[in-house]
Amino acid sequence: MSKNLVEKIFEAHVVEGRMETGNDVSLRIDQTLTQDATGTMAYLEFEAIGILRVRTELSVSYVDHNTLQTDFRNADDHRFLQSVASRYGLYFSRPGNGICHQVHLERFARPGKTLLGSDSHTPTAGGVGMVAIGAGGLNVAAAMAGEPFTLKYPEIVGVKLTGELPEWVSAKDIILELLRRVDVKGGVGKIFEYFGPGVKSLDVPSRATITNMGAETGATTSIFPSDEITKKWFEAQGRADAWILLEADEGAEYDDVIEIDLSELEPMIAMPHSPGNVKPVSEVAGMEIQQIAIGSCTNSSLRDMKMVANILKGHTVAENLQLLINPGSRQVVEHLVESGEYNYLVDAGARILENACGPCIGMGGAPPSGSVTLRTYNRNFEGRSGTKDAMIMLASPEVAAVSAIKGVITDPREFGKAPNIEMPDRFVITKNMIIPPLPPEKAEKVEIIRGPNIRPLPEFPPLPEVLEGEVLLKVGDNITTDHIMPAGARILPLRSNIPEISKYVYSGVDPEFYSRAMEKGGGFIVGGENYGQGSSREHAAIAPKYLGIKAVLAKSFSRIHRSNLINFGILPVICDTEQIEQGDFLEIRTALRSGISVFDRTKGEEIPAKHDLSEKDVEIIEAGGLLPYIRRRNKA
Ligand code: MIC
Ligand code: SF4
Repeated sequence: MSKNLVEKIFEAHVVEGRMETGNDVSLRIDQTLTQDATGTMAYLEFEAIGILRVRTELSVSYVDHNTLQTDFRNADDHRFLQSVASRYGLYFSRPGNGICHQVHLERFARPGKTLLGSDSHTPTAGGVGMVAIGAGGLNVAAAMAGEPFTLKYPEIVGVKLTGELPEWVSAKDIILELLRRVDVKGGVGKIFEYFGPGVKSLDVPSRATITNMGAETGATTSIFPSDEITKKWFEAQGRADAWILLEADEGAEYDDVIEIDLSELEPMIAMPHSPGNVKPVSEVAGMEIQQIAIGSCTNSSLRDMKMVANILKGHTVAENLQLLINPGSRQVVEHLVESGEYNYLVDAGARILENACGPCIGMGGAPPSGSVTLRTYNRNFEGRSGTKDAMIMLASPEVAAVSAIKGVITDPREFGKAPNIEMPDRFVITKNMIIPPLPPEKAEKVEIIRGPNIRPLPEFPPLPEVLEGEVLLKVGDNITTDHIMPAGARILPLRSNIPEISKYVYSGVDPEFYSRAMEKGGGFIVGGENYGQGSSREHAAIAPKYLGIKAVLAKSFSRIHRSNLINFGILPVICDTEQIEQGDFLEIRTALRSGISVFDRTKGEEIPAKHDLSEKDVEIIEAGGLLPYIRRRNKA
């Protein structure tokens, strides 16, 4: 029988469960990645599991998020992560080497393998034919300990690309078009597998842009075939041995097919405050902007930087704005320096920042009050830039570079001929920024260095049979983990300190939330559709748990956040939340095997409710979370 690409890779990795949509399957994980903002917690969890060396084929610890070192905390975390990598057999990508997803694609991704990463944009590696999935830190810690990763077998949606992109239109416009069609929850429970003749016109960096931002649809992951184009790219990276041919069979079937004719696309832009709020650039052309930021794991490849450099060549950034650029990796920078294209950026007046996430996660580069910032990034949630009332727009590097010259949002098709970009046959390989694992005899002797900001993981008790308390907060649809647990330069350094970071839960939405939760001794949160979309940060579950949140009631949940809630023993309850109000006193009975009942004592009425927990999820919740569950099982 003909198979699609996802079926082929899953078949080679499923260790338990039938591959039927919605069914729980457990996958063997070949590779893991972490970054510093989720990594400190993930390694504390790995230590708590008690394994002496990672059991994957390859695990990498990156430092790219918390690189603004305004005091000892981030720097201490970097040292902790480096010592952990040496101790437990991981590769360590040193601060300044680049953004995890870009570097992983360049140095470690392998077609046909599985990758689990504690970052929601892990699907970037799907650009070379990997099944690459984002997950909470604890799931990644478990995978490092050799545990399979369990997920609901997704629907496989084929995205058929036909035609070729017109001049000035690029990969970002393809994924923005998909987001325009399916919005931020249209991918939940799905994998997007790209196929069709249009695939052959896209190079690897373009494919990776698409799989990266596929995360914004809520999809489990996205994947491209590994073909001759992938092969050339692997050869240029000096990793020809990592390449295999991997394509869907002729006549392969999909649960659904979406068709995109590339030749009909035009430059697109996502308007505030959602990546799904997409329009053609031509509709907003002329709008004044105060900041442009180019980079992030979506658009920081050499292809993108070359495009930007060549557009900017001989021009000056408009006086009404600042242009910030974060190249994705040291490899990218070295090429730009070698080819002389780096000078085009410098001469034009760009402020070139470190090869890191930077302004994407509010680590510096906050725009002015009430301003418009145009970014090549993947998320434009309110306040994410560090300036609460700034409007974030998302577009391609082409739109960003041309707009930087013009000072207003500009459709690049008005700018004459697009530059011709030449990619190298051979990339510069910068090995000195990646420290390989130590052999076991040396690793055993490494001492782990902990700064005072690294606090032990709190212990949480098992779930009782009756949960009682007040609804502490009621929020609407599409709540992001940035709402629940904001990031940015002030809060990110607290990622390894749960008691401290808990003070900021929902701080941008309701500054009283923390004190109310403390005063009432915990309670419940009520949401709408797609609760917890966005990042993989498990702090959006651990910190509420620390404040005594027992259950979240919502119409639907995003995949990663739902499993983070379960991992930390918070019950995700599915119900129509319209009638429930903030302040209502609820009583939830948790005989999970026979169902669930929710009683609103304030209103004196029963609320029809259910859960969609698998048998394993129920066991995890009953144990008090994934960590006690694994510990208990390892003892048995
Ligand atoms: C993000 O883009 O929101 C992050 C920061 O990369 C997160 C991870 C985190 O919060 O540390 C993600 O996407 O998972
Ligand atoms: Fe970093 Fe931004 Fe990518 Fe998240 S989305 S990994 S913060 S560059």
